Amino acid sequence: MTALNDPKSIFQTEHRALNRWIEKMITMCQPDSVHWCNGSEEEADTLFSQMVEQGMCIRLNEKLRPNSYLFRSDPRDVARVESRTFICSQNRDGAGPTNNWEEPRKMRRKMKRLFKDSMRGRTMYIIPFSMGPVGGPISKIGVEVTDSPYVVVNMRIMARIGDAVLEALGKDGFFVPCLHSVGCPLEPDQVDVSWPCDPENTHIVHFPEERTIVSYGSGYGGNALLGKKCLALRIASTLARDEGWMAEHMLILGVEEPDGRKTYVTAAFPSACGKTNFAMLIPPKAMEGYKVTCVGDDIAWIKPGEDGYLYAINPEAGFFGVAPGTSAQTNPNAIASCSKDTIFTNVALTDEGDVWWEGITEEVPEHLIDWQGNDWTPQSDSPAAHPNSRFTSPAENCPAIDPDWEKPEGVRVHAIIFGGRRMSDVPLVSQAFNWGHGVYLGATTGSETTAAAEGAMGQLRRDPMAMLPFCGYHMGDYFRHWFKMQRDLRETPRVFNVNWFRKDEKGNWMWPGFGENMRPLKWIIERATGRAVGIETPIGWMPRYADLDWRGLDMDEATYSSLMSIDRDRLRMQTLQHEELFLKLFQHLPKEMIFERELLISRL
Ligand code: TSX
Ligand code: MN
Repeated sequence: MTALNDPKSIFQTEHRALNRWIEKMITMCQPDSVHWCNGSEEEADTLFSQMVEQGMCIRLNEKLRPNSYLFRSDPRDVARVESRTFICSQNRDGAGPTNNWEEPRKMRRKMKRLFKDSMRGRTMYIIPFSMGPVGGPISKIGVEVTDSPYVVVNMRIMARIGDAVLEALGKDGFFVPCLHSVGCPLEPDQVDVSWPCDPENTHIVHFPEERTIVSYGSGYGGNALLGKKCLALRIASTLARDEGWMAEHMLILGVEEPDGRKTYVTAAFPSACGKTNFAMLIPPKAMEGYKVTCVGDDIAWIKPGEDGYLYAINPEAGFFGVAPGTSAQTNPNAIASCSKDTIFTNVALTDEGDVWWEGITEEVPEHLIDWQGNDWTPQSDSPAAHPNSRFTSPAENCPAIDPDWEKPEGVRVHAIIFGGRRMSDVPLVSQAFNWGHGVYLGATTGSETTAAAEGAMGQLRRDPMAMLPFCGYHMGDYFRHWFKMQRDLRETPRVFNVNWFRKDEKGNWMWPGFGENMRPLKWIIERATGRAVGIETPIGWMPRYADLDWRGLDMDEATYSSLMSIDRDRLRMQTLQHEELFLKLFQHLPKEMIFERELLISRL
């Protein structure tokens, strides 16, 4: 490990723009020392030891949870803060009506004030990172400057970091400067808190024209691990628009069939739809020979190849998964992924020095330390783990990780799936008639809200392509870009819609979900490769009862019919309500969207 105070280590590269930027950041933030992260295991071990010593985290029981740590955040810093997330394009129109906007010069002044002397008494860590395999043709490099060692150890799992990245960057390579501070400078004798942050002044700011990111005040997740939502989605979506590719909030999975044939699909779901569970699905036993492999659970960068087909990479190297609800029943592969080498944030601690969260086991331990560090028993009336508590685990820990998950040129995408949480109206699975219809489906999908915090219960919330909080530019232009992609392609992937969450009149789930989702998924990959049949309906192609594989599942034709039923009158009403979304975006909305809506209404 480089000595933290070694002045020689301050300018470690021959990249002049990088050196100049680092010099400016040091002058502005006034850290006590500067450390260039090399990404080694020794470096991570040293940082963890320091953090354990300083009371910032707990090392978990080495036998039960090897090489793993527990962090507890400040209770005011537990999630992404959308109200403080900004897209600072030159014109307000560049950000569009669905993003917060501020004039870039005004915001830069504000940020300069916040960052001045912000790292006093702390170490500035410089993290060169690659989103995607280092040196890959689709990969992008960022450099995060942060005063949070928690960010360093998380970035080491979620991205490729360190010396190899600096080497790939060379003397004049492109990189995205990412500045981050928790916003808690320390006076000479001031003792630190275990989770420094400045919730009052939290800002997560993107300058899409300059391709830079500035984040102040929060140490949590997407606010602080700037490679993920900030770079790989918000900045990357603007790069993708300009360069003719797609940065999407999608999982990537592969389906292997009994004959060895492999088909990859990507899928976009709004939050609380079990995206990670679907990315790591285990098919039912009766469907022998079918296997699902995981390329990624959150983000897909999708690019046309020389051959005119689309190829996808997972720009990340780990999973930043929601812990509550994850169990050996719902997702055995996620449980295995976080069985070692994992950073836990805001979960509960057992008396044995292991972790626990709501849903992980059926029986609840008699005593725990909750996510706020207090004693907890089953009689307590608050959850032991925070509902947004997380595990940060290396992708290579996942037993279902795809053999080609790090292929630099990506995997060929045959199908794109959109889905939401819909109690009624939307059938289990359908296929769009064509690309344009598919874009319309993706643009208009939404989820019914599940918690009071998200607004009134059961309200339909639109989340176009699950990108509403993550698109770095105007949503109307984003739809336009989707339509435009078709022109550069020899063939587009087939587009599908799914809904695992339909309920009957009594309020019971109509579909068993989880591993059983392999049945519609099998139909999807067969359709996408021209092998399965279905029937034409007003909303697309749908499988009949006989078109799905029912081996090992007791599903009668009547139940299936109601699971797949469509109510033309209700759907027509809902299609008319799409007007609401369209009006908001109308100046930038592509004409194709209006045409698709007219076509759908007339079919209904
Ligand atoms: O992740 C889910 N998936 C996708 C899995 C590949 N969940 C979990 C909720 C999201 C955070 C689901 N919940 C799914 C689903 O397909 N379906 C449901 C609804 C459901 C819940 C429980 C049962 C059936 C359906 N059955 C029993 O509890 C026995
Ligand atoms: Mn996500």
